[in-house]
Amino acid sequence: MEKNNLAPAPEHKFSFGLWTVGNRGRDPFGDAVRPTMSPVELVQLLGEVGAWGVNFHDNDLVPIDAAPGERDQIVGEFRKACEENGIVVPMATVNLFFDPVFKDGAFTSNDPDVRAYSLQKTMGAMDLGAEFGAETFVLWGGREGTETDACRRPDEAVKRFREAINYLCDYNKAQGYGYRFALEAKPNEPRADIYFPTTGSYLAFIETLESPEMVGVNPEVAHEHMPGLNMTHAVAQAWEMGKLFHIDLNDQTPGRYDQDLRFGSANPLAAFWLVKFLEDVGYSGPRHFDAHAYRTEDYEGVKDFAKGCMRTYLILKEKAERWNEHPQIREILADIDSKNEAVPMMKHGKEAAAELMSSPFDRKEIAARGLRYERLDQLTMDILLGAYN
Ligand code: GLT
Ligand code: MN
Ligand code: MN
Repeated sequence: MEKNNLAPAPEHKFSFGLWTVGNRGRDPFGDAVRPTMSPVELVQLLGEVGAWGVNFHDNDLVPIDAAPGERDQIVGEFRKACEENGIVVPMATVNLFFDPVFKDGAFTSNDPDVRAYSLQKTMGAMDLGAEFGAETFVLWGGREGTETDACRRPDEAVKRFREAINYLCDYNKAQGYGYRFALEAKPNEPRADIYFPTTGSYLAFIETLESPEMVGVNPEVAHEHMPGLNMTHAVAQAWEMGKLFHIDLNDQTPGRYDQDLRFGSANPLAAFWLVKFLEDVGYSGPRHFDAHAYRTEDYEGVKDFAKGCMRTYLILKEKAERWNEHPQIREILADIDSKNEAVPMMKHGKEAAAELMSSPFDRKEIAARGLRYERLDQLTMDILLGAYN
């Protein structure tokens, strides 16, 4: 029997990029397998599957060489489609990777004309997103990297990137857009090595900006899993710093090309911990699925893919609630907590340090204590695999 709480609703804030459901299955070895769908048709598809939001790069909506009149017509039609399908635009972004002009990067390119053009293009994309009320502006620097480090010193790239973000923050202020920028890291692909390869790199960089409060991160599951990192840990660090401005949900097997698989389809256990974290801490931003359907699919399959992303999220959300209520899990967690309470808060100062220095610790007895994590993990597996209902 279908459970009602597995149906997507606006309060879940499920969003998709035009480039995700509109992905035509092209890869470096094979051509498109699905026909092009217009932005209006894609919004209709999103309305049909029950999504809440749609995101776009400037050129997902308006072709790079569109004339001003054409732009206005496209914007008008798209706005109408969003209204008719009850779809909002929570996030916008800019494509600084597809056009050949970005072959050596955008904000970090050695060519000052490319750097200036990249700023101009980004400002245009910000104007476009603002017309639709987007609150978050994602920046993924896919081409900001190298094949050979002979071309520039990497610290120069960092400086150029900082200059660009400071400039865009000023533009944001001057225009009164109120955007929050979300920087998205990826270690490699399409460049051999991309600067700021992890979410952690961006978190450190943000503190060096002129307006750090305006800038956060957009971690993506696939981009953390590619080098074998733990997405939930990256997300948790960003959250703890007040920097989780957006999130890209999908899936990925470590060590492979950027697969952008349906959320939870490669590593449901990792997806479970991620959903549990987002729900436990009360993350209230969009749940953006930055993924695409297998190349084997037609547009019915694309709908299956989109529904699957949302359904898996809701299944895992429900499992997380069960986990939090599970009597044996609660008992083990209470035990861990009670031990914490027994330890006096670490005090600073000379006297406190002297007291700590003279405290007796029975190292061997402490090391011999069993922690019951095997049990905790198996209880988790019972819930995930459906042995506990
Ligand atoms: C591209 C990339 C994604 C980014 C998008 C935003 S574009 O599809 O692979 O991870 O989030 O620029
Ligand atoms: Mn992404
Ligand atoms: Mn990706």
